[in-house]
Amino acid sequence: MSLEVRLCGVRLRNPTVLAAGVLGTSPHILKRVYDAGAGAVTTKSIGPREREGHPNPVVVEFECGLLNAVGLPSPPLEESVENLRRAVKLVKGSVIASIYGETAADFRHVASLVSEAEPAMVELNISCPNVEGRIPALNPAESAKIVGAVRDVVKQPLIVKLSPTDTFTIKEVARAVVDAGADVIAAVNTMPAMVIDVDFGRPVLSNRRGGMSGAALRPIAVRCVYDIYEEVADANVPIIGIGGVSSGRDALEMMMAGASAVGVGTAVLKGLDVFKRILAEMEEFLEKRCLSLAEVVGMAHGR
Ligand code: RRO
Repeated sequence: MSLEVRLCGVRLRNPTVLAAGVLGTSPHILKRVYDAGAGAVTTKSIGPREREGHPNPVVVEFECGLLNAVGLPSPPLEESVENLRRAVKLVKGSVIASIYGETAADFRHVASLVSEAEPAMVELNISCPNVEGRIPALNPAESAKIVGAVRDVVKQPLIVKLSPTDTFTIKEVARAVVDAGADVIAAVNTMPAMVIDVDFGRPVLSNRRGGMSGAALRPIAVRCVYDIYEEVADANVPIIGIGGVSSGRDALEMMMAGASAVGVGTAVLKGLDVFKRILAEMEEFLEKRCLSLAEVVGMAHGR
């Protein structure tokens, strides 16, 4: 059975996508993840200037997920772009370049260099919870400004990654970025959260706050994808659903909410076999019910 999907003309051999930030730090690791079965792989977000990231501890596990505050570590931009070029050559499938910046001008600068390295798509990370200032994705006007700033320098389909945190509703942010030129929406980034070590009476992460991912994020992400689908399905904007997916049923749930492809992040840290397992489970489910993948997308919206 074919599990191939197309996102704005870009062919993915299957709908699973390595989510940004997880193992996306080197060309060889991206290749390993693709060879393990992912339909596409996303880089760790590429920033405008060298940045150390936060001191340890940057990750903490809890009962139903993970919190991270890695803090957007970045090599110098030229080095990141060179790594991206090498990844595009090495990986025999789609590489998505994730980028971030502090200002719209930063985003434009990074986007123009990254686009020249010929990734299959470019993803704007406007939703990292571990930034010093405000998260742009929490505001439709700020989000649209960034999309508008990069639109004419990005040749590839443009993905915009949104936040699960609602200040405005996620529908308003989705509408704003689509009107500003986004081709695809990725939903969602991690959820701002905190874990406190009760023995020490202090937050575990050096940054105190972090982004929550894993199983606890899944129902939130499913709701976000469902809402975004209601808002943008008519405009034919595909959604990459991301948040706590670790099985075929999780992936199908995300697609039934309206996702055309499904990001896998935290689950990858338990082993790269997750992609093949998800795909086998999806295939078994679809075959049993004589359904195609396309029929599943948005299914939960039926009455
Ligand atoms: O580097 C990070 O701390 C980070 C980023 Br850029 C992001 O987009 N999401 C996240 O949970 N962590």
